[in-house]
Amino acid sequence: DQVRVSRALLSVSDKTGLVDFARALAARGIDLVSTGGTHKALKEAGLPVTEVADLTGFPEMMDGRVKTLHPAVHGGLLAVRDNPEHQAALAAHGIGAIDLLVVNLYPFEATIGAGRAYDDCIENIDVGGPAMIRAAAKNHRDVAVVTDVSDYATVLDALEAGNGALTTALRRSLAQKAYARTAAYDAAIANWLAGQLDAEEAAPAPFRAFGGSLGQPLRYGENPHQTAAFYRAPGLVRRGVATARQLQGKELSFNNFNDTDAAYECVAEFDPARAAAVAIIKHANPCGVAEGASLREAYERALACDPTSAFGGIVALNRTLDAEAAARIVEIFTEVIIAPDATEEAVAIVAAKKNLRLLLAGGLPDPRAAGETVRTLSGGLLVQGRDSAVVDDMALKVVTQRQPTDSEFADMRFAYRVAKHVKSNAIVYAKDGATVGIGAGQMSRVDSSRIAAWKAAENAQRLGLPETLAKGAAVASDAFFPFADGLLAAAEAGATAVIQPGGSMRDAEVIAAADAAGLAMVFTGVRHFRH
Ligand code: 93A
Repeated sequence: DQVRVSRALLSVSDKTGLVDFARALAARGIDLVSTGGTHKALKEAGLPVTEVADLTGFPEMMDGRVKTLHPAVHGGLLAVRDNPEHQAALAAHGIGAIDLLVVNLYPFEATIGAGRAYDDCIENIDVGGPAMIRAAAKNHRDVAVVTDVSDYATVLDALEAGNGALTTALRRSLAQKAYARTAAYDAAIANWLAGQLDAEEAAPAPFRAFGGSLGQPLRYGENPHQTAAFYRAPGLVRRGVATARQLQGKELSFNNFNDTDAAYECVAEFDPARAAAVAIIKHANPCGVAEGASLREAYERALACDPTSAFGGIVALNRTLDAEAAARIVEIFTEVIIAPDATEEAVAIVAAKKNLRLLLAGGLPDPRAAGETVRTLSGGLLVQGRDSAVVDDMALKVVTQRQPTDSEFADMRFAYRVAKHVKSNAIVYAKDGATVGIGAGQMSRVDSSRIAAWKAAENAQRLGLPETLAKGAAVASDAFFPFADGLLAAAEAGATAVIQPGGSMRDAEVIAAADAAGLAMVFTGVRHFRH
């Protein structure tokens, strides 16, 4: 699978490192071909190099708009080496194969960044460069493509190691990088052009290229004065709201998309083989999550955590929606139901509520799967690997004198699973596989602790119970307690077991406070911030 490099085509706008790289290629006996400016630079450095015009038999024309757009170039890049027909075509037309393509594009991004005139920006849209890059990358079985100056050294090292040949692994990773480059280049052009459009020319939804394809224009964004659209991330397939089938109900709104995603990702943490589970979400935060013997029971228990907030919420289920559960869910105003599937009876019950959206995702997403999350900043994108950490995989360390009981352990795991899906600072009380108090999105951990405890007390009062629901509950914190105060608030509220990442400078102080209060505490070593 090694490809020996005999001929290289170099066509670069950014000539950084070019001469040294080309000299090293020539020293390996590799023939060099290049376009006008690149050819001139190599010639001046005294390197043997052929001009592309000599290959094509055409001069570069139209201010360089047409220089490499010719079968002599593209045939050389696209011919499959072990395809006799392709080889015969090369021979018949006197075309030589190209094994290595080195291109960096007209500096379109820099040109628009410098605020240059419209025509100048247009002239800096590279056409031939991306065409060659895409051709070479498609044919990466036989051709290596270099689109980044910083890869010159890697390629030279690889040629040295491979005795003049490059490996499949390297060609493939260079091809991937090449397509990422042309995709980003086209996105820059599309976004710049979007900014140049007059209001009447512009599409109603923001047709900006986020490297995805427009899935659905939305009526408005988080608020009615904001434009919005849903984009499908190409090639990134994860079961959930983006791939689900909508059986009925109004079109999803921007907030519905966001909340439904949060709901389904949360409920997917609960293995359907172990128990039925339901998550109810409001403003992207869980207001109740529970397991049960049936979906109906799980729903009732999730609802009991915060029935007021659940009004107008999103309900996500980890098993096929059945009639019993559907009948109970439709009693309360709900925006969206999402489940892997639904029985015919359940579908008929939901159908009575015209506006209620029912989404069937066909299965649950894997909480452990790799993937990225992306958000925009002013002028940038912030990308990270998704939080694929699952409490079952964590090495839980008991740090207190008292060992947790089995049921405390179960509730701690449950609470930690939920805490992962609560905006920071997150404090979650759970008992017998149901949340009983959730504190979300506070700037201070102790405030989240107080809110969660207050919710648990209020819930008990509403149910006419003599004691707070936090009594005997496990409490999870998405990040370490920086001081003992948050932990003491939980103990005071009645929690008996605590699960948290640990790792504070004051861990010793916090552990001592837990021991003094007779708590059992576990460190996970893994933080679950969610912002
Ligand atoms: O105007 S183009 O789109 N037409 C072409 O046929 C073409 N072929 C290569 N621009 C084209 N290129 C670009 O020219 C390359 O992508 C590279 O950025 C640049 C190198 O030109 P030179 O070698 O003349 O400096």
